[in-house]
Amino acid sequence: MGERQPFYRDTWVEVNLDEVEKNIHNFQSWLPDETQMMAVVKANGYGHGAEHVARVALRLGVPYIGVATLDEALALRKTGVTAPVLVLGYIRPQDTKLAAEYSIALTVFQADWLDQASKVIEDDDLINCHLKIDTGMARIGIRTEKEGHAVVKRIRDSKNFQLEGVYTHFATADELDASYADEQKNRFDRMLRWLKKEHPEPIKYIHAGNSATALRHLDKVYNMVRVGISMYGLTPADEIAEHLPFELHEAFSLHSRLVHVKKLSAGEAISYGATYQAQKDEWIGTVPIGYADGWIRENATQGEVLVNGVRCPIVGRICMDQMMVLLPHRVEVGEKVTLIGRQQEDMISVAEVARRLGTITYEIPCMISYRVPRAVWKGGKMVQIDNDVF
Ligand code: PMH
Repeated sequence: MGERQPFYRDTWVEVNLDEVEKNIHNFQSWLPDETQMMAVVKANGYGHGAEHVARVALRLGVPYIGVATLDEALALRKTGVTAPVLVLGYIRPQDTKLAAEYSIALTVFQADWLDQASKVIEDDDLINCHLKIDTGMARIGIRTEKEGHAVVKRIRDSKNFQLEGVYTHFATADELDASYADEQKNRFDRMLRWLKKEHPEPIKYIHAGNSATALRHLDKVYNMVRVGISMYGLTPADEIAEHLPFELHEAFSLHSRLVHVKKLSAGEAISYGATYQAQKDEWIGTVPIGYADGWIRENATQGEVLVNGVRCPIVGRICMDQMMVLLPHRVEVGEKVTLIGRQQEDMISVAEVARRLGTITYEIPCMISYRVPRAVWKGGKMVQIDNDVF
């Protein structure tokens, strides 16, 4: 950290690591003593910056980092993160040598994959494997003891693979009705009993769930839980927002500035398609953000931004790089516009934007593109700017 890349546009994301820190602290106090967190920073930390979030988590004693792909794991290594990193998805068997070289732990669930991976690794490579058990998500993982036997036998017979973890993933932990998750837990427990016979040596990490599991199902967390969305201060689903054990602190906000302000007369139209016409004399501000920034056109439907703490509707179609808002009165060029986050007494939360777009909180920070620079805040000050454009 400490690098400040410049940016020359009036639109930026702020990532507040102090909020991430509060959330991790709260999880650590909430979880049973024997349950540790894995910090899930896939998709570049859900759009917040994987390295920054991983470093906060590691500083607070989180022992493991989770990512989706080998590329994401290698990106963390490139920034100097030496802590254990698990790839939660599939990697190609031919890339296992690279994973071994960089001490990346892998998710395993196919016997054929282990046969192929064995061919590309060298004698002294040792790969930490986490066996994935599919208990009802039907995404990846072994589903039967027979499949499991073929995988575990290969791990036990090889001196290059060791079983460091076993895990599953709940499909409905973010719903109020726990019955499907209970069923998945029963299947997982059955498979753990089978695994004890198949692999009597102790397995260091047993992990089963996500943020919603950590927040709502302490009966299902074993000795590790993989926390993503709520580490960033976002609720996994509206349905459980009122049923969380502690307050979540949003780390992500999105801002811009008015670059042009003018008065339109009744009947004058705005933007592509001329779909919005001024009803009377109206003050219109131009905001330099558009769908190429991930601020998709659907945001114009019932969408609002904050200017001087006042909600202003988005009017007309959102363009690739710009959009217009209806101001309550004349406002100076350069005034701050908050699209996500707080201004004075009001706040547009990620959940509000997600509801507007008919989607989940996860998609919002992930969809704001890297054309938008990220200003990273820590200890109450801006410490770094990440700009991937140049
Ligand atoms: N573990 C696995 C295997 C995951 O896929 C995810 C998130 C997490 C943990 C963290 O979940 P959380 O962010 O709800 O805490 N995976 C996804 C996904 O594939 N789509 O949305 C979230």
